[in-house]
Amino acid sequence: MSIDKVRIVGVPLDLGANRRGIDMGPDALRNDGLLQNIMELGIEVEDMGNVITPPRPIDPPENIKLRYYREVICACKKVRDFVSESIDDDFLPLVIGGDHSISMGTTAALSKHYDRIGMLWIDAHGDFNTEETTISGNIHGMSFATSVGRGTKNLVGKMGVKTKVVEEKCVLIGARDLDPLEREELKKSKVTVLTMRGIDEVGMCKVMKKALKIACEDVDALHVSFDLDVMDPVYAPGVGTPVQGGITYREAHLAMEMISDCNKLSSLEMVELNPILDKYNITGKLAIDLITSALGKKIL
Ligand code: NNH
Ligand code: MN
Ligand code: MN
Ligand code: MN
Repeated sequence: MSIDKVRIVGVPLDLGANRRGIDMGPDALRNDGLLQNIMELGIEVEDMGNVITPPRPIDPPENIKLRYYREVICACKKVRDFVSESIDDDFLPLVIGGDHSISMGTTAALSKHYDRIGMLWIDAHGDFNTEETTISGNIHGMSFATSVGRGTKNLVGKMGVKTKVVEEKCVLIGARDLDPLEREELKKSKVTVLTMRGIDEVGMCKVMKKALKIACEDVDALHVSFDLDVMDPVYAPGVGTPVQGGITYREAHLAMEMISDCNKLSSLEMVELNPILDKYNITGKLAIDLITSALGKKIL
């Protein structure tokens, strides 16, 4: 199953992260040559443009445990519809963020089309908080949990689709910054967590082999959600929330190349690029390299 058609959906949303700058991510990726780079692989690429995201409200958030709830849900519903249409039209959806809350829309769309979805969540964070466990109230820290059906009705089921993302077919890769209660929830869950320590100990190749075995076997779709803050800030300074001690340029590439080799990729998200902090556009260019690797670019 080689990828021949890709449709880009941009989501200029930062309200799920409550930090300015990430809303400019999609256009930065386009300026850095995202489309051309995908076309050079011989892939047909369509750019749907950006979904319209609601403006930042003037009033302070009503619920500080779900900041900008209404606006985030509104944006995610649009993502859901764009992604769903892309799958209907036989395009692989490439969702570019924007903050990581947008995954709630993507996984809802996938759940309309597939029955058993495996997922790789590549992130310094767990994004496994719920309204009950969150410290920040930022919804981008809850999108993994929501995508596997965990949390309150305020988020779970809000996209109008029952999730088909199978918890035991999910792997969190590169984690190194978990909130206390989030950590406990992750431990109790069926998600496989492959932390930075695991990558240090056995290397990215072994970690990815294990991750892909879990997420690719006995599923009918693989979703990859790549949060750029999984990278070490040396390689990716332009992210919303940089965390020391992340993966290297080569490790990230290898991960994406191995994802491509597994021939199961059904959708890809690249999120949390912050162009304001991205000196010399190195994070944007890295993101494009990673996307093209996942879509099949080979050195030889
Ligand atoms: N765990 C924190 C929270 O829930 C941080 C989440 N930030 C992210 N996630 N960038 O990927 O607010
Ligand atoms: Mn359909
Ligand atoms: Mn994230
Ligand atoms: Mn993160």
